[in-house]
Amino acid sequence: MDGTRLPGAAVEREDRIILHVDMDCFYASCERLREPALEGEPLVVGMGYEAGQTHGAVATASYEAREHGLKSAQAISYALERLPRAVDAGDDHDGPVGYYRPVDLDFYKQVAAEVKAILHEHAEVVREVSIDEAYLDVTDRTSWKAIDGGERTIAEGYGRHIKQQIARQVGVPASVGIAPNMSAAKIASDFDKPDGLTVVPPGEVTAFLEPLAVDELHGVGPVTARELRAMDIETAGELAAADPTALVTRFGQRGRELYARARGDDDREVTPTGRPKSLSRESAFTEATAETEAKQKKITALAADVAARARSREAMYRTIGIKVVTPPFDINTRASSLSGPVDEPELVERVALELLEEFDDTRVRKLGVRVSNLVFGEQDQARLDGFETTDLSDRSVTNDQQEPSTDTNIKSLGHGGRITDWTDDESVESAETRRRGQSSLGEFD
Ligand code: TTP
Ligand code: MG
Repeated sequence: MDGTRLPGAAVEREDRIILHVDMDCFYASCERLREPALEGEPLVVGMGYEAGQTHGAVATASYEAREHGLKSAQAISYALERLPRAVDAGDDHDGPVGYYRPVDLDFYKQVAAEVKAILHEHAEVVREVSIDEAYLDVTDRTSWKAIDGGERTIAEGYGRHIKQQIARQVGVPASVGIAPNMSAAKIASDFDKPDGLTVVPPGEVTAFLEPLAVDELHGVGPVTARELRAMDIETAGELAAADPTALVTRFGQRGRELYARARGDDDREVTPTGRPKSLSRESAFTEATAETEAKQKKITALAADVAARARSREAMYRTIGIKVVTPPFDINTRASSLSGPVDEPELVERVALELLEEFDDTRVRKLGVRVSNLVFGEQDQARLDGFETTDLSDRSVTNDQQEPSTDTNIKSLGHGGRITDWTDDESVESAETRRRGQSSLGEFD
């Protein structure tokens, strides 16, 4: 490296496609799975409603129960007042009644695992936020391209497809929001609950947020909302137009964040839950290109960026890989493994460029560089010392692709299809990878 280039400086960002899924009245929907007669009924899942019990709270209420003013975290005694238990209501009771069920977290976790498996099949990166909520980066699987005379985007079809897969395979309803960033996607999934699908294409984020009340913005609770109202700021649009200095004076650093969110600025990356298994960076070309020099330049910049991120996180890597996306959504990955973990930016660049040679004449839409098989912490520093005495040229570099019988490859293929996960798994290209990539192009109805 020449030492003058800023890592990542040459890596521009395309419009991402972030999908947020939040299951509808999740615990109640799970109860309906095993007790279909509860479908369409006011249903409360919670604790403390049995005779003789006095304390407890509502975990969730079905949308029918919400019409009677019930919601999560209310005292169960309040819920019983508004909506007496059907089993307790005498024949002379002519008001609305509700059905109550206890919380069975183990069962809900099983259902959630089935939902999450579907999500992982449909995205490169999935961030699971809670039992019933996740962010997906689906930039490589679909497109913002408009169809049907500009009325819809291909991404909308992809979102509908995911919802339908969950409904058909698991049997519970989900709401989905799709937007170019995480906070807008989250607001979008909440926008039309239950069974919602709200798509906010790039360029429409500010207009989408503008009329919303400030407390609908991520990170704005009742207290902040009250304080904002005291400043005459009621909507996200008013917050976006407010004086940022005044916001910082009032809320400190958070004020700057609130201002950015209201303007639809949020460049947080969707990172997988837990400690990363790999670090990667990718970048698209404005138009697909076969030009060797352009591709090499991008790979070099991406390699420097990824190596710098690994160093800043004190991570060493044993595997260096590239991702090559060819039009339309065909994902190819190649990786080489070293005999031990290293922290060597030049090696990341060299290996990535070598792996790229195979795609010399290929038209490429997007490129990525990844380091994986990460080792963190002090123990690794000791290992690094050991390596510093080793000549780089002595190190054996094996190409995963030429050794399809390595453990990682067997694991990936044995998974029954999850072989394209760029972030979590070692990936090898296969016919299935190609099919999966292409299947996300079409319309799903
Ligand atoms: P949420 O997604 O907040 O709520 P929900 O799925 O029931 O309803 P919505 O359609 O509005 O998304 O939370 C997911 C589950 O977490 C919920 O079903 C029950 C549980 N939960 C609690 O136990 N206590 C709480 O206070 C909240 C908010 C949720
Ligand atoms: Mg939910």
